[in-house]
Amino acid sequence: MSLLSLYDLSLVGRHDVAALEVADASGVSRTFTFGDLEARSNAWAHVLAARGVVAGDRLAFCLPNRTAVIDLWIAAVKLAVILVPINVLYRGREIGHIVGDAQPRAVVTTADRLADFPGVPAWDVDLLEAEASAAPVDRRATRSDASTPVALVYTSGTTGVAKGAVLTQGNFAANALALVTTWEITAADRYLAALPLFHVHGLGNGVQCWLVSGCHMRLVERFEHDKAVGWFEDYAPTLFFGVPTMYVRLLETPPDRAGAIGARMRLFVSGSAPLPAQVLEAFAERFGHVILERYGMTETLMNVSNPLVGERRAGTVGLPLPMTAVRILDESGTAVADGETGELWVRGPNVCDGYWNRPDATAAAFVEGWFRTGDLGTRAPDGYITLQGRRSDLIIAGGFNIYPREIEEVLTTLPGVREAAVVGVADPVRGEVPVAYLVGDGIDAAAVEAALRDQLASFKVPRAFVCVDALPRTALGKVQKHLLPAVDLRR
Ligand code: MLC
Ligand code: AMP
Repeated sequence: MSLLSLYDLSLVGRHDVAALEVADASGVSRTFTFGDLEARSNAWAHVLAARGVVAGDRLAFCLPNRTAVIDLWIAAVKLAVILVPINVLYRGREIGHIVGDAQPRAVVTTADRLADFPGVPAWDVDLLEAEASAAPVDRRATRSDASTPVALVYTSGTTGVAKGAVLTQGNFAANALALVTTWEITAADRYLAALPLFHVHGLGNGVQCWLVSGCHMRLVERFEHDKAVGWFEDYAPTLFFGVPTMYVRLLETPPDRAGAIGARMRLFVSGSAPLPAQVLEAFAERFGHVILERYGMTETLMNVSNPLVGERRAGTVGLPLPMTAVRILDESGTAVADGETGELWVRGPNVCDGYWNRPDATAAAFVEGWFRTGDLGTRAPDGYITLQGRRSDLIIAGGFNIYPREIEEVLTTLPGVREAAVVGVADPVRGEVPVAYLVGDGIDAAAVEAALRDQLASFKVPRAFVCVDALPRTALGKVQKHLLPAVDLRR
């Protein structure tokens, strides 16, 4: 099934129904029906085709949340183009890798970022929008089906080099159908979209559930914790998807206002990072809702979810979603007993085809049709799955992934730094934050931090730099990160 045939339930079937509300930077709100979105995406498809974009081309975007991302997505589905989302916080090194690997036809971005994409045409989104406003609105569609790739989403591997997961229309369709069914999302819902559209949580869950269910969506440029309460009060959503950091921020809401928001809400969903049990409990007390936690990955979209009806068990991610099978295996590939820890392997129509240009990484990740997630977990006798950590030392800060190795590699290129080790340290708001341990001579921490800010997304810049005489190592030379001295981050 092509995504477009699913979208047509809304784009065509709900033509005159209000679909989307977006506030621009000046706070002026614009509204669109599904019919408007059908016409706008047709116009975008004409504009992109006129600029030479053809089926199978990669087209990158580096944009804050705005209507153009929606237009671009639906137009890409219509043209069978492969979109490559780029995190707006990424800097030269990260961008260079993605652009070099994906070889996009162009990058669509804002005027202030045009110079950040050397070696590839950078297209000004405002210019494209102006062209689209004068373009024909008849549908221009290329044949596509479930196997047609629609997105190349980069995710850092254990090696520290980001790999592009090739996600098909079928992956997004299966994921949306599983979520809409499990979470009973209907056209009556009002979804407040504050997650960035450059990751699968916002794009794969948020946008797809909206288009497939035909509900109403309010899109904000980005989550801003000092404005979030006002959005809830003003828009009166029934549905919200967030990362744990957002829920920690929302706990600052005064009880009376939180209670009133909760009374109008139907469902809060959390994912992308572990939701601490005490946050779930404090949130339930304040908002009157038990947050529904689920588990997914860029490569697989969503795999496991707590139930809508039934027990949402704190600290667990629930049960496998419809169509997704989960096995928990030990190192030798044997299923572990209930309660024993093993690696989660998943299989289903939600799982990506593999990695772009990386047959080696694809072969390592897939075994007989099963995808090895690298996440460790246990299953209770009643089927509930609890994540217990990861095989790799991935750090998740505010829902953004950080691979220590990538930061360590940059650190050791800097003057005076001979060795570096980066670890995740618990943080009450962001979940974890990176801290760097450095060995070297005459290290200037401020200069090191400035150099990193220049090369890496801000969330990857360590919160502290600790100079040590040597890194603790095993006899085989492997750094024993757990033996590094503790650091106090209280400010
Ligand atoms: C954060 N920042 C942004 C930004 N998000 N800047 C521009 N656009 C965005 N969308 C920057 C801020 O400018 C600031 O930079 C720093 O990040 C911290 O921001 P903050 O305002 O203090 O935010 P905070 O309240 O801490 O909340 C951060 C957050 C953000 C929750 C809004 O971390 C976020 O959007 N996380 C979502 C990540 C996500 O979607 N992950 C899903 C991956 S998919 P500076 O320079 O001051 O530090 C996946 C699969 C799955 O994992 O299962 O879902
Ligand atoms: P990404 O590569 O950005 O898609 O991040 C995927 C990773 O986020 C998974 O492999 C998990 O380690 C983690 N993750 C996602 N959801 C949860 C959750 N509910 N609890 C704990 N970790 C999660």
